[in-house]
Amino acid sequence: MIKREEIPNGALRSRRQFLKTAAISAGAFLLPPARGTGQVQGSVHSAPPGNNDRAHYTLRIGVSPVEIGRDRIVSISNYNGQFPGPMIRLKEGQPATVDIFNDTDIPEQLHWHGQMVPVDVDGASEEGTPYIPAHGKRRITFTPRPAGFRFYHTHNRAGANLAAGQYNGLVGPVFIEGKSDPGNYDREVFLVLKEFEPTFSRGGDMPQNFLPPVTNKHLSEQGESAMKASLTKGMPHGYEVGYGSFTINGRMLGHAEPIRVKQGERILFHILNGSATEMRSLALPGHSFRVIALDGNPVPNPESAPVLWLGTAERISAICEMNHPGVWILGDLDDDDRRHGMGIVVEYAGQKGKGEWVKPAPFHWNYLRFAKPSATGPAPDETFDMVFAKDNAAEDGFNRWSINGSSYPMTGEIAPASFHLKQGKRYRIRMRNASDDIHPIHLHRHSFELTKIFGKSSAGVFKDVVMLGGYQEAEIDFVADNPGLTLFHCHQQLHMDFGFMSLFDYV
Ligand SMILES: [Cu+2]
Repeated sequence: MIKREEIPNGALRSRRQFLKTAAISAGAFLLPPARGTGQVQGSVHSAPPGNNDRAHYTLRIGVSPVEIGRDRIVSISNYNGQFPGPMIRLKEGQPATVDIFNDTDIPEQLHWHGQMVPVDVDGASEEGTPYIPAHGKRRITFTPRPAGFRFYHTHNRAGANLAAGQYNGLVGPVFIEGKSDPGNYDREVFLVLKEFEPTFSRGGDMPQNFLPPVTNKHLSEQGESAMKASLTKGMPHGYEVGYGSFTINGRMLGHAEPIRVKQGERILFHILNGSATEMRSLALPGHSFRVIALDGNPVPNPESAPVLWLGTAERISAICEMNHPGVWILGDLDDDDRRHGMGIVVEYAGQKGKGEWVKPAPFHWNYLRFAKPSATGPAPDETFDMVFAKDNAAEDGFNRWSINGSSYPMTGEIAPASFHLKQGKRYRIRMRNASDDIHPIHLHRHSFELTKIFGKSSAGVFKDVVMLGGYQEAEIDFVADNPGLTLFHCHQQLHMDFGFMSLFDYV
């Protein structure tokens, strides 16, 4: 059984509706093709299941056509026949039961990204989570935590198969309601950014000039000389992934109902980068965003930014005051990606038009903007040093990735843990990127605190993914407070699938 709350006016949800449960019982709905609406369909988790044996949520993994624009239909794996997957609303600390059916021929993993759940629930085979068998079912029960904007997604590796892993539509939002809701806003809008129709190319680097240009000379010499040696041997550039279509809430720009707003409204956007591989940006001409949470965790210093940047799997919660009437495109800064769909129209009441785009002034995206000013966190009990490196095109034309010289096996076997934790201790990971690629680094089942980035100390920003730019260094701290195998990896699917993973265990 699925409890769903329909949101008739798009992804817009009034605060009064926020806690109101309008549960409509609906079975598994597989309507080919699912019509995207540019909206995130929401649900509210009310009470734990009684003895009637029904789950709070049911997710069905299957393959079906999804309409991302007029006459633009992609056939993808998805949850419940729709993209994005249904919004799952939970209450912090209140146990939830979810039934997951797998209607495909491939065993699946569903990962509860950003939650501090046990290994049995987390959804990573490398940690030992059982698979949801092909044409089978798993029921899981867990205590949602911490409060904030989380999400769920497949944790299958794709390797060279662009129809597998997160290249398809297996992504959905999760919102965990906490005890307090301090935000000063009128309503919430959820946005899930996602690309479809992936293809391989040779090279084609992601521009990184949106990050502060603080690089390490030693790392760049190491990376450049490795690359030069590979090219001198006659190797081509390793494969990269590009996309044919770009969507927000499953609809291409111009193919969704606009976000309709009134002057003076304060809208809290919850934005998720659901991409398999891409970093994304968003701007709304004439407006700025006051960032109140990163990866669902409130920041100590909410500040305004004219542009938002999100690495793969990152989330931003930001309030935008509607004070510049018109019809605008809320869109990606990349002209090509925006023209191929990465945007949604914002329309003020009484205004008409197609939606105007104005390129914002150059702006560096810097996590430190939202940190405690000139603060440092407590000293760690132990520090792990990690160097990330690329072996160009070394794995059948794919770049092979390593952490401290070792690549996680690509053959499906489970590797032993490389790093060892004692419960209750505080650890620091000192990360050094000896490649020119940007890496959205993710730690499972724990949040980490950004303690150093762009050459500066930091405190108070807690995340589960952080972008580490080419030849850059950063330090993150975490407390070992959730025993069990814990996966650490780059969230860029191509990197993670080709070696960029490692495990922590508790000893
Ligand atoms: Cu990476």
